Parts: sequence; C-alpha cells; structure tokens
Amino acid sequence: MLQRNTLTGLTACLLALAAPASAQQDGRSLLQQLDQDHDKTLSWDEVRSVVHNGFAALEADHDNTLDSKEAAKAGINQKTLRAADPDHDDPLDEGEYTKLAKQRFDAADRDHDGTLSRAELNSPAGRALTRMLRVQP
Ligand SMILES: [Ca+2]
Ligand SMILES: [Ca+2]
Ligand SMILES: [Ca+2]
Repeated sequence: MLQRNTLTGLTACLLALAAPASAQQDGRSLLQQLDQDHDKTLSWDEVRSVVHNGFAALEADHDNTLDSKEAAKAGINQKTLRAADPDHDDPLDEGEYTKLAKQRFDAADRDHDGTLSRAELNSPAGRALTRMLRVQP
C-alpha cells in the first residue's frame, strides 16, 4: 500500500513537471493545458500560475534575473527588455517578467472581457505571451 501511494505520488509529480513542458505547439494545446475551469478561455489567474515556470525555465544561471541572453529564449528582444525594465539595471526580475506577461495578456484581450479566447491567443500579442509561457530550458 505504501509503495502504491509512493508510486501515485511520483506519477502526480511527474505529471506536474510535464505540464508546462508539454504545453507547446499552438495556442490550442496551451489553452487546453492551462484552462483549469474549462470555460475555453484563459483568465489572468490561469496564465499567472505558469508564468513562474516560464521564468524558472529561462533562468539558466540561477541569479533570479533574466539577462538579455536568457530573455531571448522567450522571444524577448533588447527593446522589449529595456522597456520592461524601468530601472534600467538590465536584468529582468520575476516581478518585471510577470508584469510583461500581464501587459501582453491585456494587449491580447481585444474585447476586454478579462479572458483570452483561442482567437485572442492566436493574435500577435497572444503569441508573444504564449512564447513566454512555453519556454523550454
Ligand atoms: Ca479558463
Ligand atoms: Ca539569470
Ligand atoms: Ca477576451
């Protein structure tokens, strides 16, 4: 029994680890992956819950900030990085990264209903957001 519980725990753990990494390809699979309440749209809360994973996956040297090389893996170019880093200390911390994700979320939410539909996720701003969420280490 103990062994079985351990195994179940391990499986759950593996599934949890696999979730962000398998959220790839198109906006549709990401939508299905992150849509916790199954209303076929993504709320900011649903998106925010994986922003941390995206940040952690990018953060190769574990100094808790993203330098331009790390940020580039999420499609964040120098210009965006500078704009998202108002104190111009160059690296982006997780708060600034989260703020950038929120800006992209708001930009993608064209009808301003606070959620992203599949079409909104597939817009340029939506794609910029999903690039930040499905980054691979
Ligand atoms: Ca939802
Ligand atoms: Ca870093
Ligand atoms: Ca919307």
